[in-house]
Amino acid sequence: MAINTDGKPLEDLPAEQRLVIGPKTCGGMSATSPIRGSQALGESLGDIRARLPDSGKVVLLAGLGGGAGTGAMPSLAKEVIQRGLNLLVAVTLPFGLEAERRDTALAGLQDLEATGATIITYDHAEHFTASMSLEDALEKSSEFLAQRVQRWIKGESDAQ
Ligand SMILES: Nc1nc2c(ncn2[C@@H]2O[C@H](COP(=O)(O)OP(=O)(O)OP(=O)(O)O)[C@@H](O)[C@H]2O)c(=O)[nH]1
Ligand SMILES: [Mg+2]
Repeated sequence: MAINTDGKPLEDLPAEQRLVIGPKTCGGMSATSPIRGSQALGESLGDIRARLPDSGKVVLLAGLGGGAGTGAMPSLAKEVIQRGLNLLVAVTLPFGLEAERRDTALAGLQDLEATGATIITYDHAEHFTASMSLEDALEKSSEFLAQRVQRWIKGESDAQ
C-alpha cells in the first residue's frame, strides 16, 4: 500500500492500494513539515486502522527528511505495534546536500526509535560518492533495503 498526503506521486506507483492521508490538513498536497505529516496521519487514523491486517508481518518504508513520511511514520509504527503485528521499519536518510532535511530526518528517526520498532536505516550521505549518479545512488539504496526486507520476511534475519 502506498501512503502519502500528496495524491499526485501515488498515481505513478505500482501499488495495489493507494491512500491519501490528511485531505483536510494537507489538501492532497505535500505535508512539507513533519508536524503536518503527523496531523495528516491523525486525521486518517480510521482509514489506516481499517486497512491494517489482523495478523502477520508489516514492513513500513519511507525516505525520511520530508513532511509526510517523517511525520506520519512514528504514529503509523505505533498503530502497527499496538495491533500486535510483527513490524519492520526501513528508512533512508537524506543525501548530504539536503542539509536541512538531514536534521528533520534525524529527529524523525529518534521518534521512530522511541516506538521500539526494529529499524533498518540506509544513509544516502554515507554511501554517496562524487562519481555516483543520483540514479545509481537510489538503485543502491533500494537494493540494500529490498534485500534486508526480504531476509526479514523469510525469517532469515532479525534485521539487527
Ligand atoms: N530511495 C529514494 N529516496 C527518495 C526518493 N524520493 C525521495 N527520496 C528521499 O526521501 C526524502 C523525502 O522525500 P519527500 O518526497 O520530500 O518526502 P515526503 O514524505 O513526501 O514529504 P513532503 O513532500 O514534504 O510531504 C528525500 O529527501 C530523499 O532523500 C526515491 O524515489 N527513492
Ligand atoms: Mg511528498
